[in-house]
Amino acid sequence: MKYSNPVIKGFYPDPSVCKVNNKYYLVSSSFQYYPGVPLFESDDLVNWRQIGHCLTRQSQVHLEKIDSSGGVFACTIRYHNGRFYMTTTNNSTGQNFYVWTDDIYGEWSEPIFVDQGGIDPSFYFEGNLTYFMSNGTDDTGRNSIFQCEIDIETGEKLTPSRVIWHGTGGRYLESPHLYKINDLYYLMAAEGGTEYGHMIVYARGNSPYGPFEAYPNNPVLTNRNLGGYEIQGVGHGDLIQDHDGNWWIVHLGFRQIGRWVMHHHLGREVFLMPVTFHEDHWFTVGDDGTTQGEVETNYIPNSAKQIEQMQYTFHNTSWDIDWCYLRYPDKQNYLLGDGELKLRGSQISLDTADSPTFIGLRQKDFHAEISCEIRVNDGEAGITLYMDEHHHYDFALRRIGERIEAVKRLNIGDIKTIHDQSDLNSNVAILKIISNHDTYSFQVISDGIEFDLGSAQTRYLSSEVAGGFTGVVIGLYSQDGSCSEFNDFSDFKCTYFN
Ligand code: 6LW
Repeated sequence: MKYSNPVIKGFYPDPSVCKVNNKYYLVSSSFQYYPGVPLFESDDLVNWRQIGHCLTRQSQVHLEKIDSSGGVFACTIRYHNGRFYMTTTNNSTGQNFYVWTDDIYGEWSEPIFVDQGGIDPSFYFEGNLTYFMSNGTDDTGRNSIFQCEIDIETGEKLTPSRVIWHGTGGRYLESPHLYKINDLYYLMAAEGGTEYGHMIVYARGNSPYGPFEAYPNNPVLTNRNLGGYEIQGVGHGDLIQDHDGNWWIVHLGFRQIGRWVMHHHLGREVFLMPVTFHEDHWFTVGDDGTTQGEVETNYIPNSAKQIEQMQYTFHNTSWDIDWCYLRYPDKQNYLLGDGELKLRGSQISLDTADSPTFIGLRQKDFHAEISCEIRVNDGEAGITLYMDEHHHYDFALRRIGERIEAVKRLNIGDIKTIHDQSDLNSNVAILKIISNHDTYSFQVISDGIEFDLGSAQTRYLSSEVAGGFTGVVIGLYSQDGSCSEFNDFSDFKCTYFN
């Protein structure tokens, strides 16, 4: 079969995966967005559908006023003795914790904290023992992977945390995962940082404590030498064995805007590559240790089909599953209807690291048409292409006394400008954004008349400009005004074109 990468598009970084009863489950990090930790299900590893989130209650994770790209960092999902476990770090509080559930479609437990520092926690279960890994630096300041044994009921440490590997010398040794495959223990990790130098390395040993011997040809996966190739920054992965015994790696990467334009704004996405174990018991990834956009593999039968959802509307999405908020929303300002949405602004603006009235969908591809009919009754109501509080393009209707106007406001760091505006005769308009690799164009249709509000470059919303670990989210929002009346949003459509 031939399939295309990414297998999950849009900002879903740091994937971790497990298999239970012929289904695969995948989680990703979510930072300041709520609910936390999107959860996906698949029958075949190439088609994924989101089924929920692991962190759906305020009591599970503190997100209030946290910095953008703080909060929920990389996660690991594992299944053990009939129970799913998901562990992650709240990087804003510096705590590692896990939650569990016996029903993958249901709620997850309250958090259980583990007193081991670092990020990217991971479990390895063997018999009654639970090994807990995360990254950190040792007494001499060297990058290290730490491990302890824990009591899985309480999170209590049963052994001190000790260093089990120092990696291969790349910066930011992270995302440790331990596996037992054919009687050998494989410790896989990422190095190089989650930018253009990212890579996956591994080592193996005869015991879960090590010592570990590094694979002689590390890194086993990287695109760092593929200058000008669309897919960059591949790393941070998890191994998984499929129903037929084949091995795969699910990992993150990003798509840069253009061949020589080293910017990416869609965030880090989920990629899949076949893995081969050789006679010497070392493994390799793909044909040459790189991740490709089109992958030909006999691991999946030719009859399998990769199907992509090309349109997202209020009718074919679920408020709880597909949409997300910035930190904890004040639910009183949201009326989530059947095919319609009403939002009431608060005193909190999109420019603060807080929870403005905002509900969004991740932008999943470059080519898209995004439109929504909006009736403004109070203040400002619109669509924001949101990277963080300092980097977002807002496209909105505003009521100022009796005047109604359409505005396009570009927020790029300290440069905030209302770039174009146009008075309207009505408080109802369709706002339409055409997105491609390098620009967003903005159009308003009101009273049968179409206005062009110009365009803006995508690159100023990229990670290279904004920093951080997230990607663009298409947010519907309200702000300003008296904060007493709701604004109406209907007929939302986000259509992607390949
Ligand atoms: C994550 C770390 C990383 O915890 O970025 O790419 C951090 N890898 O492993 C935030 O996603």
